[in-house]
Parts: sequence; C-alpha cells; structure tokens
Amino acid sequence: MAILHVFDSPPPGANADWTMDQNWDDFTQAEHDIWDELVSRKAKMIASYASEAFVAGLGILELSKPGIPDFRELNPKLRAATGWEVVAVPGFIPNDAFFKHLSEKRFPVANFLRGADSLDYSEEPDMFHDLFGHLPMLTNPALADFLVNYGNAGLRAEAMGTTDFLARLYLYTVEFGLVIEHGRLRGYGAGLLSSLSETEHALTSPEVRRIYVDVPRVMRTQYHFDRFQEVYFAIDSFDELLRLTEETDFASVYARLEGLPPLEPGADCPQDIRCEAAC
Ligand code: HBI
Ligand code: FE
Repeated sequence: MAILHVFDSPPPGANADWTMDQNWDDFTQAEHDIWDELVSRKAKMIASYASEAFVAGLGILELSKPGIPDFRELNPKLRAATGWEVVAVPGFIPNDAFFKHLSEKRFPVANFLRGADSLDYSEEPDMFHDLFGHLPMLTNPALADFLVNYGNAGLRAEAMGTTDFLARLYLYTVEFGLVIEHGRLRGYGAGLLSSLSETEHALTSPEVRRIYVDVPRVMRTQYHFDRFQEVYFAIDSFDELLRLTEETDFASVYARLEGLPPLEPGADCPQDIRCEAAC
C-alpha cells in the first residue's frame, strides 16, 4: 500500500486545525471486523511483552471491546484518566499542528484503517496504530505529562529548526521505548508493540543494543524507517522519563549537537550504560 494520507493543507471535511469528525457511524461491518482481527492478533503478545502500564491502559479504555472505538465513548474514559482526548485527523499532519495538539492534550488519530491485506504491517500509521498503540500509555499520568512537554518542546523546536533532534526522542521513547518493571524488560512503545517480531527482537536478541536512556545520546542517534531498530533505550519508570525531560535544557542540547555528526543507529558509545535486565 502506498503512502496516501499525507497532506499539505487540510482536505475537504477537515478543519483548519486538521481535526475532523470521526464519522463513526460510517464505518462498515468489514472495517469493524478488521479491527477485531487486529486486536485478537495482538492479545498474546501484549500479555507476554507489554509494560504493565500499557496493559492497564488497555483495560481502562476497554480497547479490546468489539468494533472500532467510538470517540464519544472513548474520550470520557481518557479524560477521566489524564485529561487527554483523541481527535480524528485525515492522516499524517504537519509538525506544527501535531505539536500544538499534543501541547493541549489532544492526541491526533488517523481516521482510516489499514486494509485486510496489511493486517500484520501497515506502512502508514493508521487508526489501529494510533488508538491501540498509543492510547493505553496516555492513561499513565507521567507519560501523558511527558507528551504535553514534548508538544511544547516541539513548538519551540519548529521555531529553532531543531525538530529532527527532538523527533528522535519521540521515536526512541513513545514509539520504541523499553521499560524495566520488577527487574524485567518490557515494551511500551507503540511502534514496537505493533510488531511481534520486532518486540521479540528488541527484548531478546543478543544482537541488539539495549541502553539506559540519555537525552543527548538519544537526540544524536539516527533511526531506521524501514527495518528493525538496532538500539533501544530503556527507562526505569515513566516518572524517570518525565523527570529527565523536565530537568534537561533541550536548547543547550541542540546547540551542542549542532556541532557534532549524528550517530549511526548501531553506534557504540563508551558512555553507554548497558541495560542488563532480561525479558
Ligand atoms: N501526524 N497524524 C500524525 N501522527 C504523527 O505521529 C505525526 C504527525 N505529524 C508529525 C509527526 N508525527 C512527527 O514528525 C513529529 O513527532 C516530529
Ligand atoms: Fe506512532
């Protein structure tokens, strides 16, 4: 499937801020069935490999209930947990609009679902990735606050031209992050948990680098778009992730990194602290 849902300006049906009606009543039975199949394919993997916070969030939001979630039912549950809500958008939206929504506790959700021919892999983030992958963690207060800070940092980074550095932080935490729980390694990243084979690779492969998160190190490290990551960053808790980002002056990190070449995804750094926890 080609990348089809990227826009330069809001398409018909979308507002100036890129939001649109979810039009839940327009989803077909075939689409609800695809959703149910996607959920059932993930269940075992989530139970074995996902963070407790993710599993708790799935329960709070009842995301495993049959059918595509109706935002009119979903939003009251999410709001009660952390004050966040979801808004439907047509697909991949410009950085500034994306950051503004996050800074105001609105998580943009692509309003289309992958086809029955791409159940195991969707080239584009669709509503299954956005809802099932991202929303559970948005019931976690620390992760939810982290994402507000990320949105605000994004608005500043857009003005400074340093979004690429910041985007790596999102990629290596919100999309591919690992967390240590009760001495065991678990996944909480939405991009990671959307793939059983990448989750097993990230948590168990001896080839993979698993290191403790370090903001400048993360922001300097390039990532893969089209294959498994070679490095994953682990946190001890979501409070730690939030604290780290609150205590780091991103502007001075960007200034330092501007003068340095980026690191390859598989780079080895002497300062890296390897994470020894097993899955
Ligand atoms: N738009 N819908 C959507 N989803 C994203 O994850 C997203 C986006 N626009 C910009 C963006 N992500 C990223 O490039 C920023 O996080 C850097
Ligand atoms: Fe995502």
